Order: sequence, then C-alpha cells, then structure tokens
Amino acid sequence: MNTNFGDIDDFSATLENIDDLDVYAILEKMKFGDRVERKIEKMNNLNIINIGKTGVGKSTIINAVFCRNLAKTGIGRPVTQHCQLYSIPDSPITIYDSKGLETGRDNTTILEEIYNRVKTQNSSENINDYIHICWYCVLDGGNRLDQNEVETIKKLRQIIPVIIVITQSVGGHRTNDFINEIKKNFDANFVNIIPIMALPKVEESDFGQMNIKSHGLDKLVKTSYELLPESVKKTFAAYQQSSIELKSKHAFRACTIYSGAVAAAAIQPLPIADTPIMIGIQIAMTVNITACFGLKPSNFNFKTILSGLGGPFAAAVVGRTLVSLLKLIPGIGTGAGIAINAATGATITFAIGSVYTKVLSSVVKNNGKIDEAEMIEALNEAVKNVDMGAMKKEWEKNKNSYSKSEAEQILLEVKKDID
Ligand SMILES: Nc1nc2c(ncn2[C@@H]2O[C@H](COP(=O)(O)OP(=O)(O)OP(=O)(O)O)[C@@H](O)[C@H]2O)c(=O)[nH]1
Ligand SMILES: [Mg+2]
Repeated sequence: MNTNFGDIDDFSATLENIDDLDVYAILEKMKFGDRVERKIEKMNNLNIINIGKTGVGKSTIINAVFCRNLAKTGIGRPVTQHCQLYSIPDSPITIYDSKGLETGRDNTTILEEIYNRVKTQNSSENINDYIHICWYCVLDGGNRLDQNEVETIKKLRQIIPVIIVITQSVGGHRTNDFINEIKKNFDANFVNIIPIMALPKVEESDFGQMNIKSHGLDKLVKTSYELLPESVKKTFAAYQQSSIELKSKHAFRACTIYSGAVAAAAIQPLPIADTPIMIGIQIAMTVNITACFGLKPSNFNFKTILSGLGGPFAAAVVGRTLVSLLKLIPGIGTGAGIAINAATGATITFAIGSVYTKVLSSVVKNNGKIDEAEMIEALNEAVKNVDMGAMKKEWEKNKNSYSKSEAEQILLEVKKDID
C-alpha cells in the first residue's frame, strides 16, 4: 500500500457535492452511542491492588483518584478472607483491597495470603486476572513500616510495580524523616514513595487549627501511569480524575492517527466517493476521543458535534460544517471547484478532533456532565478560536508520529462499516 502522503487531489468531493452530501446514512450505520459503548468494552482491564492497615485511608485514595464514592458503600466482594474486590462503575477497572491488617498485631499470615493472591493471579492464563500495580499505603506519622511489610513489598516488587503511599500526610520535616526511615529498608533506586493527603484535613494542635490542603494525588496518578504497562495506560488515563492532561494525551494521539487514516484514504484509488469515508473516520475518531475521557454520553452524538462545529444550521446540512472549516484553511482558495486532498482532509479531521478534545477536557472538569445544547454551545465557542493554519502546521508536525499500519487499519474498518 502506498503510504506516501502527497498533495494529490484524489478526494473526489468538491465543495458542491460535499454540501449536498447525505451523511445521514453514515450516521445511521455508525451509531455514535453504541460505538462508544463498544470502545469502552474493548478497553483493556486494569487491576490495582491497594494494601494497608485498617483505617490508613485506602478507600479515601481510591475515591479521590477515581472521583467515586464506592469503597465505603460496602459493595466489595470477598476474594479471600483478607482481600476484597471493587469495580469502578462503568469502567474496566477493578480494585483489590486488603482487609484485616491491624496495627500492633502480627500480620505475617495475612500478608503472605495477599502476596500469594497476587502471585497466583499474575501467573494465570486469563489476562483479566493480572494485577498491574500495587499501592502500598502507610499512615504518615503512624508506626513505621513493619519488617513483614518490608519483606512483602520486596517480594511484590519482583512481580509488579509498587508505590508506597504515605497517607494523610501533613508534610514538613516529620514526613521527610518518616520517608527517609522507610527508604532505609530498600535499595537506593527505590524512589516510589509518595506522600499524599487525599482530602483536605483540619488538624487540631495545642496552638490552634491547621488546615491541610489535599495534595499528592496528581503525583500518585502520574507515577502510576508511568509504571503501568503500555497495554493499560489508556484505561488508567481515561478513568482517573486527577490529570486531564493524561486523558488529552491519548485523545491527541487519536486525532493524529485518525487524521492519518483520512490522508491514507485520499491516496487510494477508491471505487466509492471518499467523503463519506472521511466522515466515517471522523465519527470513529470522536468515538475514540470520548472513550479516552472515560465518558459514556447518552445525550449527544456525532450530529451534535458537527452542529456545534458548524453553527446552528449545520445539523440540517452536515456537509456545510466541513465546508465552513475547509474555507478556514489558508491557501485552499474559495469557490466550488476545491477538492479535498490528503493534506486538507487530514487537517479538517485533526481540527475537529482537537476542538472536541478541548471541549471534553472542560466537560470532565465539570463532573463529566453535559447536555446536548451545552455541548453545541461549548463547541461553537471553541471553534471560534480555531486557527486552521496552525492546525495544518500541527498536523504536518505530527503526521509521522504514529504507525502507518494503524491508520490503514482504521481506514479498512471504517470502509467495512459504511459499505
Ligand atoms: N481529611 C482526610 N481524611 C482522611 C484521609 N484519608 C483517610 N481519611 C479518614 O480516615 C478514616 C479512614 O479512612 P478510609 O479511607 O476508610 O481507610 P481504609 O484504609 O479504607 O480503612 P478500612 O477499609 O477500614 O481498612 C476516614 O474517616 C477518612 O475520612 C485524607 O486524605 N484526608
Ligand atoms: Mg476501606
């Protein structure tokens, strides 16, 4: 397959026929909501094990990272006597939560049981059993890490990445001393010790109250992301709620690859008109971006997105949105004879993806809730500030950063879907 992106005017659509294009058949064939659902279902499962003594703040951390209130509501299912399991609702994430580790007791048997659980699951043939990372929670200023905990962490590290999370951390020299004390148990390379305060806290002292802001969650999330295997990074980015940047990173990758698929479509001698394929790819792209944000919208679809991008009348003639975006690309000229070549098609697609990503970034800041009218308004606002010249440059800069075979795979799938 020829993957040289030239400036060949191979797209058969012109401004005239794109305007009249009946994209409803494509919208019908590629149902946005169902697709998002399927995309989410296909995301790789991620399993996290959260170990720590009773009351240190394990559940509070999970709730803060995923912005849910699940661990306290008692929906955990026992896996073994000392390990229970929670699912993050509407996501492929499962939390294994330790149970029964107590201060001042000999926890050796329980720790052994938990370690064996990880070992067994990680040698299972079923990839869904695999536990990807351990957050080992220790209360700041509480008791030191017991020797059997140190041994457990050392053994776990042979199998999975481990982060020692210092919970309810007040910071300052006391925390630093505590961390240094813990570090002595490990080799110098072990730096994954992260102090956090998952929720703000008021501490009473003899001299009055001390307000401690929440902190450290972002570092926990970013470090975990770095340590997780490639296969589950996207899942983690989509459902954690501390770093919008991580979600956008995956969404941006989708913008680039799907725009690449449009460019690939434009250089192939296709028996059918290419513009429906471009729109099909754009639908698939927005589906993918939605999944990157862990959103499952029930109240808007691709038509909403195009309406938002093209103004209030775009829903009636969807092609008009593409035309209005097209006209903004410098050097494209005006008039009815303009054909969409590889670079132009990719630029429009890239712009649609980028604007949508930007809007979803603010949606997740607002609890992930948005209705159709608000979505249209947000896109309308975002598209006003789009510099298509800059988009073109950005696409040009990134077009070699993805694998060509991935773009071609997308193209093939979309062709199959709309045929
Ligand atoms: N303000 C504040 N309170 C916290 C924090 N972490 C834990 N707590 C409080 O400490 C108590 C215990 O927290 P949990 O998260 O339930 O602890 P856990 O480790 O899950 O406890 P078990 O499930 O019983 O083993 C609760 O009252 C929490 O509100 C925090 O970061 N900030
Ligand atoms: Mg708990």
